[in-house]
Amino acid sequence: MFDFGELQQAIILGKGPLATELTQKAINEECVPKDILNQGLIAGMDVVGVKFKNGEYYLPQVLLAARAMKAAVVLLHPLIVSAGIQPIGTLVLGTVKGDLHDVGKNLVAMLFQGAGFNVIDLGVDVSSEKFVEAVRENKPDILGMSSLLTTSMREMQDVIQALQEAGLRDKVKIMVGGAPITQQFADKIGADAYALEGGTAVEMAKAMVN
Ligand code: B12
Repeated sequence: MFDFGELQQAIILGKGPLATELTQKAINEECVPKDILNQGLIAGMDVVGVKFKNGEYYLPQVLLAARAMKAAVVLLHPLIVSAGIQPIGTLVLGTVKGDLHDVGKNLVAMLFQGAGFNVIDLGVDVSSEKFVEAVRENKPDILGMSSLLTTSMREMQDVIQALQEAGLRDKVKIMVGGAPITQQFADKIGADAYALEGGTAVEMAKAMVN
């Protein structure tokens, strides 16, 4: 039986090589990729978040954990993203302006790709102009915005406003997410959907494009 606790510890301690080694071991032992992600990597990162909040961890430790997670996710990517499927829809995705967090956004991108969506990832610190431009150019079914900071989450409202001004608001469904985002906030800013995590987001998106 694969020990998910060990993998969590590798993330918590920011041990990149160990995290990738254990992820490979879990893959070899035929663990379900989703379990490796949720019970190993994300569970470890949750502990890092708590330690950071409590002042037990400082930024360098958090950064090491995030790097370890990214390296391990690379191994899961091909298993979660099945190749050669006709896209069921297009998602334009980005982390809003002022925010550099991308671990969650990248997971969301990967899960959407895995579900057969064409994903256009705009990266981090994305301005409202850039979001509007990408919607105009790519005509996506869904625009996804990620924010991990209470200071950057209000950017989402600016993007929705900018889309309205550009006459594009009714051409795209807007989905928001990230640790500080709530259903209430999503309703307040006029987003179409909010999801707590990537898996639910994919299910909601599938229903939206059908
Ligand atoms: C890793 C991390 C960092 C790393 C980021 C590395 C990277 N490349 O992403 C580094 C060290 C760079 C960092 C920097 C900072 N951070 Co930081 N960071 C975190 C930490 C510990 C984990 C975030 C993470 O990766 N989680 C794991 C992923 C898988 O979860 P997730 O991002 O939430 O994503 C999931 C869902 O939210 C959802 N989701 C996410 N996006 C989207 C989008 C859509 C459309 C949908 C549907 C769903 C969805 O699905 C994902 C998968 O299921 C959090 C703590 C926490 N608990 O969130 C703090 C945290 C977010 N950081 C915080 C802070 C304060 C900062 C700094 C300001 C610190 C500083 N003083 O400089 C800087 C800001 C830099 C900037 N301008 O962005 C605070 C924010 C507080 C607040 N209320 O605003 C937090 C909450 C820590 C804390 N408790 O104080 N950080």
